[in-house]
Amino acid sequence: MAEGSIDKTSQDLAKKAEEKGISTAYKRREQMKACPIGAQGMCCKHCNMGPCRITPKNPTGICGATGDTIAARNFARMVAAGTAAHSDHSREVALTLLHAARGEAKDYEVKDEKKLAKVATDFGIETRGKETNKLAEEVAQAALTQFTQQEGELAFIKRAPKKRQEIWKKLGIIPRGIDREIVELIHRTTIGVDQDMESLILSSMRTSLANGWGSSMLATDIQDILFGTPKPLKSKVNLGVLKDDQVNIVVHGHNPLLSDMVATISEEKDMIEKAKKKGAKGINLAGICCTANEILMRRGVPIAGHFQQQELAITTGAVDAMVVDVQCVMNSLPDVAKCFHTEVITTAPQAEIRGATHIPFDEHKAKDIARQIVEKAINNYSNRKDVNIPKDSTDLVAGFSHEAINYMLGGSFRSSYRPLNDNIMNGRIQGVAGVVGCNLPVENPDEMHVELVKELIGNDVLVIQSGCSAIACAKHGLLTPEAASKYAGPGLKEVCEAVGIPPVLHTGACVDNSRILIEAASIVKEGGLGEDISDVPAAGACPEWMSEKAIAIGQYFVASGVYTVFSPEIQIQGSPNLEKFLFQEVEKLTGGKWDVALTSKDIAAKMIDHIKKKRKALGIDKEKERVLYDMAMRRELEV
Ligand code: NFS
Ligand code: SF4
Repeated sequence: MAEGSIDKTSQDLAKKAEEKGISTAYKRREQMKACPIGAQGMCCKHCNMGPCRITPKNPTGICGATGDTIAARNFARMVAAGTAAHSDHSREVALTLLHAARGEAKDYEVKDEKKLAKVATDFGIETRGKETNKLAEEVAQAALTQFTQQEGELAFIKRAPKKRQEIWKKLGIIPRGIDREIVELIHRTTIGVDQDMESLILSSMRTSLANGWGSSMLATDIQDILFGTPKPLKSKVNLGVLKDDQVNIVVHGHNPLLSDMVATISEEKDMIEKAKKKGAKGINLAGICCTANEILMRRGVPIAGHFQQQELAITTGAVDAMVVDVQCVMNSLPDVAKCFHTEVITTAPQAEIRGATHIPFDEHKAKDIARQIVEKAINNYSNRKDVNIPKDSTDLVAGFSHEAINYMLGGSFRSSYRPLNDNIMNGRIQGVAGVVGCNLPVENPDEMHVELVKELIGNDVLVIQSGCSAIACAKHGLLTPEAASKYAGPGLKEVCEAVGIPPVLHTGACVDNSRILIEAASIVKEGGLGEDISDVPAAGACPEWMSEKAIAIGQYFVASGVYTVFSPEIQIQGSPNLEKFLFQEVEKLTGGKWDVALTSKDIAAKMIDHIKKKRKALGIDKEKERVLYDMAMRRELEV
């Protein structure tokens, strides 16, 4: 990491780790030279005639596969893997709803009946006169059928604008069942099956839609049912949220079934008493990665850091237990923990790590297991040695679910997107950008996320965020209402101040990118900004993408009509034909397209250009005379 990076906290800790001879991703990246063939998407190991490396000298694999086929297959497999990850998570949540409804998973219950009724209605389930648990059981069963269904269409496809559904139908990419689309795509990409680049990409679109409008959307909705739909709330972010004099438990991973339960237990009187007996003042819970976003959004639990801060969190010497479940958990954690007292606890049956303590989580005994975990942390408190907690933590406001945005904008009696649409039409807000994404062990961590978002809001583009990108921007103060006066353009600032929202809205974890789809669909439904998602002055970006999940997400945004810019490159450069297809031609099919840019300035410029193009097509590009808000207009906007 370069001296003078904007993420001073990470820089200091990474440096200290290095001095102690501890290996972190930052160090390992310096030593690792990326395979140039793989980086271009030109390595195939789908059969044992290979692995084949495609180069100008060897333009086809032993089976005759071209670079185009191989690049498309590799890309499609990333979509399949990313979709599988979101889907396995989602299935577990649906099963828990089923077991909770039947009284078998007693520690979970329906927390949001309104959301339950909404989801039931979208499944075509009659709600009238039904007792909550009965309805929840039916909703859970309908949700589980979405995974195993072999024919027909996924239920939430209907939540997309009519025109969008027609586009998908014409392209033949409406997902039939979640599991089926993942299995079929893996099948297609094995040796000797689908060899046509375009066919592979379209098929991966169908799989990605089974993610965005399928499993991710189900995860979001069912989690809202079980844990509550997020509302705006305040919290803090960065490693400074760890406490010197309290038992620090860090939850890391993705599924709130675990993290929410640990949060409940760490607030129990008994547990706090136990912690006090060990000399601590209390129990402090903090999160890393998307599970952090889940409990931040619903409970205001502070965030310790993002993906690239998981190893650094342990190097503070103040983490008494790091409790992980699935996804984005580095193999290296037990190794880093060896130099400190931290107990790394794995909980998911799908994810064990050598060197960690495995306490398998079971939803039927959720509280008991969470208690075991919390007690382990308490008992470990007195083993701390070298403690070095950075001071930095930043305030943030999160909790902007689709429902919350609707409410904030429209007010309690007339929740609606009308004020947003009106402000886009009158030009105060130029457009909407979804900025999501991961973190890489780069020279200047967070910089790309932060500078991109500043550039966008400075140009009156309202930003919606999720995942580790939201955490990166939160660390630098962008998720506060004050960011509007500091960084937003005059129009956006005016709207944010009138409504009382930050210019950057945190919408949740990566599965909650499905909320962005619903928000886009709601803008279309509200009227005045075209008939389809691809008409709306909006664009997406994914800086510092890391996981295959990011590619799956990018693909469902493109398939849904969104122009989406990734950074850095997306491992298809070995095939100029595939680049041309994804970066240009696909727009004629779905109205969305992929792009890549290497600096925050370039990403922002491309997104803003696209937003301007869409404004022009809608005929709302003319500069309107600036109207200063009078009292009546303000009242109109106020909640
Ligand atoms: Ni998303 Fe979440 Fe972070 Fe990237 Fe990983 S935590 S699901 S994949 S790294 S944003
Ligand atoms: Fe090589 Fe074809 Fe086998 Fe891939 S599938 S490893 S390109 S022979």
